[in-house]
Amino acid sequence: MKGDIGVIGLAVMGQNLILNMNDHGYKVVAHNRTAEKVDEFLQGPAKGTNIVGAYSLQELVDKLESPRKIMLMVRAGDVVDSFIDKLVPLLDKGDIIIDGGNTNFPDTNRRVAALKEKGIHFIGSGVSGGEEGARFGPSIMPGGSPEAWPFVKPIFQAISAKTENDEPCCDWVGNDGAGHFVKMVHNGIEYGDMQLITEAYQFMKDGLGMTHDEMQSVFIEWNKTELNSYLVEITSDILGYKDTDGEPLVEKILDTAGQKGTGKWTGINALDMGIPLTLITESVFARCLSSLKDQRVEAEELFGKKESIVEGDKQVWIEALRQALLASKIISYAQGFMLMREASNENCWDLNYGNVALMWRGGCIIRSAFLSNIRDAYDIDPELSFLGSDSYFKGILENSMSAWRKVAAKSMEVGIPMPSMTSALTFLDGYTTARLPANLLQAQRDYFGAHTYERVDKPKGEFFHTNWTGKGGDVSSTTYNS
Ligand code: NBP
Repeated sequence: MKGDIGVIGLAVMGQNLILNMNDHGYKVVAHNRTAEKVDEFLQGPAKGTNIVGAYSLQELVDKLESPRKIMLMVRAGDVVDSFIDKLVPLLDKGDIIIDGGNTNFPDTNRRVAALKEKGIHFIGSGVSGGEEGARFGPSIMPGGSPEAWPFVKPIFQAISAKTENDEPCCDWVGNDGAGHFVKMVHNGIEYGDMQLITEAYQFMKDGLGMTHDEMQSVFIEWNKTELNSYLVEITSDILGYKDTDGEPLVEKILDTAGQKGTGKWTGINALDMGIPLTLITESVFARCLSSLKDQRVEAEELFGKKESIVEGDKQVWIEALRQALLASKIISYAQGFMLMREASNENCWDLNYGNVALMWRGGCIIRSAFLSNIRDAYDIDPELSFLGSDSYFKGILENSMSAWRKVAAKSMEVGIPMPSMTSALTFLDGYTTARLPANLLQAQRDYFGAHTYERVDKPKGEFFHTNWTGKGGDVSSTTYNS
C-alpha cells in the first residue's frame, strides 16, 4: 500500500505532525536531508507505527499514491525553494507540495504562481501550536492553489485541534499566500498578547510590590474571566515555577527578548498597507528595546531612576489592570483584523474572518475563550470594519475605559513602561475622534512643500494650495499618497 502523504523535515514540528497523522490512520512517508535522522525517527518515536522512511526524494515520490501530497516542514526561505526545485522534476501534473513552515507570504505568492505554470499545486500553510500542538492538534491555516484543498482537507482537518463543539481549527483560508499571511498576523497578535501580559506583570511586581506567589494567584483568577487563554495560563505556571534554590526562576532569566521575524513582518505589512497596527508594532519595538540591555543598565544609572511605587488599594489596582489588559487585547485583535481586511481587499482573498477566529480558537499559542466572541461578532456582521464596534466588545471597552485610563496614567506618572497598553488606548482615542489635528498637518505640508489640501467646505477630491507667505509661487506638488 502506498503512502497517503510524505513529510520532509524531521525536526520537532515534522516528527510530531507525522506521529499525529499516523494516529489518525494515515500512512506517512518520512524524509529528511540528513538521512540518519530518518533511521533515528523510525527506530525511536515512530517505532511500531505505520510510518515508513524514504532516504531519497525519488524514493519518497515512488512511495506515495497519486496525486502525491508532500509536506515540507523545514527551515523557511531558501531551503523550501531548494526542495521545490529538486522535487518538481520527479512529480506529475496535479501533485501537491505543501509548505508548513513559517514562510513570509510573498514567497508563497511567488511559489503558487511559479508551480501553477508547471501544473503542480502548491499550498502554503501556517501551523501553530509548537511541539504539543503538532503532536496532538495544531491550528492549521492553509492557502494557495484551491484545486489542492479537497485532497489535503481530510488529513489536515483530522489532525488539527478541535473546538469544544468539535469543529476543526483548520479551514481553507484563501488563494496565494493567504494562509501564511493569516499565520503571520496570528504571530503578530501573539507578540501583542505576550507584551500586554508582561506589562501587567511589571506593574504588579514593580508598582504594587507583589510577590510571585501573589502574581501567580492573580493570573490564575484572571484565567477564569474573559482573559481565559493559553498565554495567561502558562504565565501563572511560569510565575509559580521555582529554581533549585527555591527562588522564582523567571527572575533569573536575562531580560532581552528574542524574535524570529514574524512580528516584524506584521508591522512592516501594516506600514505598507497604511493600517495603524500600533499595539503589535509597539510590542516588536519593546523586544528591540529589551535587547539594548547594556545601554539600559547605563541609562538607569545615568538618570538615577527611582522605584516606581504605586500607592492605593492593591485589589482595586489589580482589577483595573485586568480591565486595562482586556481592553488593550480587544484593540490588538481589532487592529490585526483591520490588517487582514485590508490584505484581503488588496489581494482579492475573500477572507472569512469568523473562520479565522475559529482556526485560532484551539491548538495555537493565542487560543482563548475570547476568540469565540470574535467569531460571534463576525457571524453577526461579516464585514465588521472595527471589532470594537461589535456590541459585546464595545460594552467591554466602555466599561473598562476609566480603569484603563487610570492604569495608563499611573504608569506614566511612576515611570513603568507600558507601551502596548498605552498605545492601544491612544489608538482608541484617535479612532473615536471625528476631527483630528491632521488639518494643521496638511497646512504644514502645503506651507513648506505645496502638497495641497482638501477643504471641509468643498467636495472631497478637490485639492487647494495656498501661498502661505506671499513669497512662494502658485505651482503645487502632485497629489498622491504612498
Ligand atoms: P527547523 O526550523 O529547525 O528546521 C529543521 C529542518 O530543516 C530539518 O529537517 C533540517 O534538515 C532542515 N534543513 C535545514 Br535547518 N537546513 C537545510 C538545508 N540547507 N537543506 C535541507 N534541509 C535543511 O525545524 P522545526 O522547528 O521543526 O520547524 C519547521 C518549520 O515549521 C519551520 O519553518 C518553522 O519556522 C515552522 N514552525 C516551527 C514551530 C516551532 O515551534 N518549532 C512552530 C510553528 C512553525 P537536517 O536535519 O538535515 O538539518
